[in-house]
Amino acid sequence: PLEAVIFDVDGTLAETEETHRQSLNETFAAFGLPWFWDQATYRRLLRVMGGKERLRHFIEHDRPPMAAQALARLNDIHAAKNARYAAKVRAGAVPLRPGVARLINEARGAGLRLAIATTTSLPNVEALLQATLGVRGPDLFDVIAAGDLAAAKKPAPDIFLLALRQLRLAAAQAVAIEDTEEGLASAKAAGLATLVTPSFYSGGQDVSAADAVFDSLGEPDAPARWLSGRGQD
Ligand code: XBP
Repeated sequence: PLEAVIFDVDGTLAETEETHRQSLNETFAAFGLPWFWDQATYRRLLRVMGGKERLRHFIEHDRPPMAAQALARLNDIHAAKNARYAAKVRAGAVPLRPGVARLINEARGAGLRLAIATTTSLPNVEALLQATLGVRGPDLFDVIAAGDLAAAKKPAPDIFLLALRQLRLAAAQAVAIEDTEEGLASAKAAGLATLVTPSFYSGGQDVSAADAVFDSLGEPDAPARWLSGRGQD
């Protein structure tokens, strides 16, 4: 039977990526880097999962001005971006997507455990959960598998496998909720049935491998019905 729901964070729980992008552009300016990631650039770069990995890809493949200096300061740039991002999130810049809070409550009410499997850094996840679900928001989740805990980022299955291990569950006992093709591939490679709800930046990606696709978790009762249906498998 179904025992747990494993959520992705960025794009799934909340439309966080515009705030990441703004924080990045502010950080580039603060570091004196003549770079600006517009939405089209960010959409392309988002296919590389992980903030540090994405920056490295940009520096190595796009070869922007001052690439060499930036590569040496990659960790500092990423940390500064995350500090700006977390401050914005703590100030309430990013609400949960429609239906997320209700699904969390309904799943817990139905006795399911909740977990997170994300490429993003742990402090970013905690800031989002506290700002949107209250100071004890992170406690709603039994397991938070985040960031560099898994060496290989999505689309590798590692972060979902880590979440399953920490939940002490087999893949058949849990489901994943994702928004991107890479996240879907990661969850499926871990053996998880996966619901996909495309986000602002992931719209148009091929998510045909999903077990279900909903425009929004707020669609009348659909995600909750899908979850309770799986519980009867
Ligand atoms: C999304 C990501 C992250 C965020 C930025 O992860 O790839 O890199 O864009 O966060 P997910 P960091 O969909 O798995 O939540 O800069 O902290 O990586």
